[in-house]
Amino acid sequence: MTQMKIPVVRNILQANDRLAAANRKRFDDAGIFVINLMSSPGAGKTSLLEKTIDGLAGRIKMAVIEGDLQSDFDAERIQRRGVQAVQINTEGGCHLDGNMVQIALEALNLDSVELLIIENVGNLVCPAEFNLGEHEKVMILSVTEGDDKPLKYPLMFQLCSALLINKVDLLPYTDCNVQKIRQSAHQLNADQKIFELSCRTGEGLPEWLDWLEEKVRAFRKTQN
Ligand SMILES: Nc1nc2c(ncn2[C@@H]2O[C@H](COP(=O)(O)OP(=O)(O)OP(=O)(O)O)[C@@H](O)[C@H]2O)c(=O)[nH]1
Ligand SMILES: [Mg+2]
Repeated sequence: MTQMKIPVVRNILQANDRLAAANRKRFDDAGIFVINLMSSPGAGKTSLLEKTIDGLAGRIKMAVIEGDLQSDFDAERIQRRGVQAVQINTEGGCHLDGNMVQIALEALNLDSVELLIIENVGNLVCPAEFNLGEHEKVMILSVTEGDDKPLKYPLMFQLCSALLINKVDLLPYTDCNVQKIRQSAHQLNADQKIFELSCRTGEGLPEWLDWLEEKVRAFRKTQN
């Protein structure tokens, strides 16, 4: 029997990496710090963006790229907060890729933007495999999803520099053990920064905003 053509798959990822590298150069040249925000559907990515926009207002100029299979609901939510947003519809695709982001950038005015957050398609698997040109990957896991998720979906946890454990206001109604999430995530990625927060009550948000602001400032210092 002939062997499976694994090199074809590798070529797709290599082609994507070339596009991601071109995006990255563009971000670096423009001095824009970029985050690829990932999670399963409904974990709270857009809610976090709304809170982040409000929290960083007057401190950091932001723009957002939204990725969804269909609809422009999320981009509308962001624009209502007074921040530029462009919506990518993947029409069934389960993740964003470098090419989609390159095209979306044409629709944004990046003048004086310091922070671009790309909300990926809700999915705990595929988005982790495709670089977009971002400086950091960040993920959300909400407590309603269960504390076994790090060990069941390890790649995203391994690749993300920050893990936001969201919806902690719902902890009394779940059997989620946050300590177990912390331990499994640490086992997969000892350097990962972990936040516990609620986009509903605002608990834990100041720590996230401080971390993010520090990241943007540190990046911009390296650019000068
Ligand atoms: N109780 C509670 N609900 C939350 C919290 N954060 C988000 N939600 C709710 O969870 C639902 C999904 O939130 P979104 O922010 O739309 O989630 P998302 O990850 O952007 O979803 P997709 O883009 O569809 O993948 C909404 O009804 C939010 O109001 C939280 O901290 N606590
Ligand atoms: Mg969303």
